[in-house]
Amino acid sequence: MTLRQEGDGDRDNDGIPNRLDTDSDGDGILDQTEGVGDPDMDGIPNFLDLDSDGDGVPDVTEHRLGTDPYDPFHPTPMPVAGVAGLGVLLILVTGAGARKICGGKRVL
Ligand SMILES: [Ca+2]
Ligand SMILES: [Ca+2]
Ligand SMILES: [Ca+2]
Ligand SMILES: [Ca+2]
Repeated sequence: MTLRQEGDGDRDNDGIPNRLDTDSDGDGILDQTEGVGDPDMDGIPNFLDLDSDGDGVPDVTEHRLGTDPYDPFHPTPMPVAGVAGLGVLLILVTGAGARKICGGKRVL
């Protein structure tokens, strides 16, 4: 990536122009790692794009979840799956004697 490509803009408004900023979009992932690709073809290169693959999940979240933030064909499991999983867990817990878990109080 060249300085010319990074330009004088300040995407994250931290007072450091993109060409001097090691993390131009301020998402915690270095410009060098993000690169200038544009997998979601929105005209914003990855190092300035907070959601590089355009799947609705921010790069930093994908980074944390271990999915590929630059691959639109590698969708991130949405929190809905986690909520559904929690629901199943609650059903299992309540079905297996919630009274014990709640210290003997009647909850059902
Ligand atoms: Ca900046
Ligand atoms: Ca970044
Ligand atoms: Ca983009
Ligand atoms: Ca994404």
